[in-house]
Amino acid sequence: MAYAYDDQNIFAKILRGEIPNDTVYESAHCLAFKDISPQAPVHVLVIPKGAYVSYDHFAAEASDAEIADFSRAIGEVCRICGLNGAGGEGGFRVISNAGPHGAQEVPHLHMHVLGGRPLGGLLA
Ligand code: IU
Repeated sequence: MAYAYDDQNIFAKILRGEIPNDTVYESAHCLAFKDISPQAPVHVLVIPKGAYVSYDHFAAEASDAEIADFSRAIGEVCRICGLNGAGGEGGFRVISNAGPHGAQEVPHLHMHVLGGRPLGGLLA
């Protein structure tokens, strides 16, 4: 299937430096920045620098290097933000919305990294 990418979306503009962002971490293939409307004490968006709409698009077309870098970037954001999923307390959530059913607002793949408070049930 062909994936259509709109290069005028807000995250594409952030990646081009046309709009400022509050960067938390940057790597060869990824940028992580604070969500402009945080839903938790830690709310960071991790995005690939490549033009991917959604996770299925990314998984289908990204290189192994991009996929590995994206996964590592999420872990780096957790480390930088003091989120520990294996420490017996605390924890976090990583989630990516896709398409209308996923209530995706920005059509550039992003992982929300949320933490710093109890987040409740996933569908709460
Ligand atoms: P969604 O998964 O596409 O629904 O989430 C988009 C997120 O992008 C949402 O949490 C917004 O607050 C966030 N965001 C942002 O951080 N900066 C922006 O300029 C815009 C949206 I527009």
